[in-house]
Amino acid sequence: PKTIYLSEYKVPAHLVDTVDLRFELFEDGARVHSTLSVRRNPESAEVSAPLTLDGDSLKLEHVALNGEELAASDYEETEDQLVIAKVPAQFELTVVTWIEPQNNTRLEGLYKSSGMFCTQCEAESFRCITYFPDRPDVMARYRTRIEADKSSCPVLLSNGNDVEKGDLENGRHFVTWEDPFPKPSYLFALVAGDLVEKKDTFTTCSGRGIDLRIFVEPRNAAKCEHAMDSLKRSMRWDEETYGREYDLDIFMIVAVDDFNMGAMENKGLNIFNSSCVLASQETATDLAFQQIEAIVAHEYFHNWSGNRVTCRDWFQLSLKEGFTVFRDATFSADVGSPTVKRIEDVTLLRTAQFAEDAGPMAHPVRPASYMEITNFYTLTIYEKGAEVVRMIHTLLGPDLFRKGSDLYFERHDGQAVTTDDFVKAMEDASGRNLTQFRLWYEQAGTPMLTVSDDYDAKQGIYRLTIQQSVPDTPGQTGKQPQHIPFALGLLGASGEALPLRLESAQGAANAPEESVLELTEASHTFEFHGLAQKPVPSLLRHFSAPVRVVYPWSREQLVFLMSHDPDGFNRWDAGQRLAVDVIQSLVSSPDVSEIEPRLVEACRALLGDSALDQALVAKMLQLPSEAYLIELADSPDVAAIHRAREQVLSHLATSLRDELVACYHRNAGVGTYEITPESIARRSLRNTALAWLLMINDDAGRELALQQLSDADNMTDRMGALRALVNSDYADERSTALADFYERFQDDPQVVEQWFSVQSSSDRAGQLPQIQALLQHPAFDWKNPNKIRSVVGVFAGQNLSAFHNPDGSGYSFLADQVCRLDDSNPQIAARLVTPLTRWQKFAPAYSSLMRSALERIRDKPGLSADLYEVVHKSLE
Ligand code: HT7
Ligand code: ZN
Repeated sequence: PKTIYLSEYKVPAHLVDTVDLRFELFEDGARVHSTLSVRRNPESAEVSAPLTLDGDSLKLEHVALNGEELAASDYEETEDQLVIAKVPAQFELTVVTWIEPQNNTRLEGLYKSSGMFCTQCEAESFRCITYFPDRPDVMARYRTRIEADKSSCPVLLSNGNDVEKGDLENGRHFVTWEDPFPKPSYLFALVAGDLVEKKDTFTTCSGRGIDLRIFVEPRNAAKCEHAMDSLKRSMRWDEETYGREYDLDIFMIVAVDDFNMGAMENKGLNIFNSSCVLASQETATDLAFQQIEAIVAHEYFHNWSGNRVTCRDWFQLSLKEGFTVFRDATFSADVGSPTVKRIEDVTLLRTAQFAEDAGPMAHPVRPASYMEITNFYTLTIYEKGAEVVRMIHTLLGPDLFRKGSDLYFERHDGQAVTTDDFVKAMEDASGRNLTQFRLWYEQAGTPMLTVSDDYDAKQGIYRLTIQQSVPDTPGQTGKQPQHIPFALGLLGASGEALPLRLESAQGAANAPEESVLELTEASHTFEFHGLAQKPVPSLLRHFSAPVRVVYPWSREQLVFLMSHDPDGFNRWDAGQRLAVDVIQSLVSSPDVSEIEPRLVEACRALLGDSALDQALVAKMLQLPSEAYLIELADSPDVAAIHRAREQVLSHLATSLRDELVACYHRNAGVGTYEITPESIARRSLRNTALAWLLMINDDAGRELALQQLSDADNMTDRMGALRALVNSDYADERSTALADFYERFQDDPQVVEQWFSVQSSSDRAGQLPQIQALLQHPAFDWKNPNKIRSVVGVFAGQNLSAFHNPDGSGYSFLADQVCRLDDSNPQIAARLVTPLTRWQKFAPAYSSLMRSALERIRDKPGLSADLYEVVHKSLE
């Protein structure tokens, strides 16, 4: 495979103004007639460039220029291009291709899922449908006519508004759609199938009525309400928060079972993975409800951040993804609990994105090169990209940030632009200089902040020194200091917030209790005056920058911050740091007899604290995950980490047994099921208490779990009880519960996915022979990415002690599945291999086996470009 470089970007030699498509859909394939109005790009230096169109797996049937059929000698058809050497300055090109959606297992371009035709064109799969300059800076207006059998495909959808429909011969019919907004080809979409629709309407801020539709298979008709409510909330929020109004007359969502990612923001016709849109109280957990709301919002927000203003090239992917994740995170914070949302986002970032940024595939938020763009839909592009936008928000403040986003949308509406254009709009609107800040887009790696302090009692001065360094990453060394917003507070001995009198603003009457320090140098020292005692620092509040902080916290300070920090995020973080410290010391000295009593007491206090936000309490009672502990360690010994974490957990559960039972009963379900932050917190607390009780094989806990399983009126409680049993040593109860659960929900694919996951993630129920058995289960399907993720992905990503079995069997298993999948769905294969690519991090006993598994994949005949890039980069 070829490497593509940002530095080689050239404007397109030809532009396309309109695209006229006609799809003839049949059981054994589809014929695509495409007519493009093409003109030379006046901005291109290549005045006599041939017309070059991208194509992949197409059978070319016909090419005509201005109505004249071209002879084979007039064009060249290569494996991935159609090149017409001589073309006039402006012309109409017609191309007819034949494709086979029914045999498309890669799920890129036009394919079939449960009998329905659907598309996925981002990033570069429009070329699997027809020949086209398949790059986002070619924006055109599309008109799409779909023809299909009326009984198997009564519903025919594409982007825009429907303008014509009618019947054809042989029981066929057609619908024509017209999208008035110029768009890149990756936003094209088509759906044809036997679907039912949930209807609603939305009146925009300017009084326009918009039809809202969610199309699903008939069996899912009752699972659309939550997504529809989420959509309406998102539409209102984007008007109120960003001044963005919806622009077409109709907004459609379609649910499909086979989908490589979560969802896709095609103009006016979002296509969703069923698991990211369908929900009912009985079948979806609270977490799923929250994720659906966030994903519906995310895709909707793309209508402005991505569709109206799109990316110039794929190096700019974070322009739309980072900004849109920031927008959806703010939305979720506004409609739910802001602290909990921040905790969840930071957990993902610190556990998985930091690991990516320290691994062989580390890349900047704006990468400089890639081989296969689908490998770059990463946590760095999405999550770190969102953190970068968040830091701009922190530096500018909400009003100037809004001014900046208004300017960005106004200046670039209808254009394909760069991350630099985004930053420029923020600079122009605010008057701030973000030159150094741009390094966040260019330099990979997680900056490390080393903080030290001292207190001068005589002068009442507290000095804080912060040193930053950005680690080397593949292809990047000797990095420059970055511009980092560092939010800080200082606490006095009884937990009071102290005024921050920086030397420069000494004597200020109303000194703030929180400040955002701006770090720009390798080392800064800040002096805070007028302090009668040594304060406890509350560092990097709200996680104001995606960095690692090293500071010699004492356990006493952490316990203090856990109960006094006014910043909820830092309270939680102090608890995590304390638990990490306790677990890490057990890893290094396993025979330590006493487990930190202050951790036990802090958890006891939390279990009894009904005044504190219960959602925060629920989060604070979750121990750091094994994945996070592994991420923090050098040469982690996975088995030792697993053992130490379990030891702490069972010590906590044993010491707090009565409090857990009380907490369980206090939070027992009352009244009707609601998706509110309060009731979600209650269910979460109750299920945490249950999990802890079963962890120590407590018989009362066992009874509670069995009772909860039989009484549950919602999936959160049912799954909470099932998970607790599956992770316990009650083997009989576990197998009965699993069998009953399957029996009840076997016809619902989304629930069966959860059933697979609960087993694959469990160190009790998910040892390798059981995982192998799940792959043989009749409900498992190698063509369905969700099923593959819920067994293979969950095993390798969440069942870490089994995956890292010292005999190497977990690695070998993953290598087998990745090789098998590479032939049918290389995109998913390349994602699944990720855990093996981190081999260099692990202790030698693990890393050599991981490397061998990777080498075996590397040597597979016919390795895809997707897998080639990931495997070769990680073995370099
Ligand atoms: N923008 C969408 C990305 C996406 C995608 C990319 C590659 C291959 C398949 C895909 N399905 C969806 C999703 C989003 O971020 O909103
Ligand atoms: Zn997105």
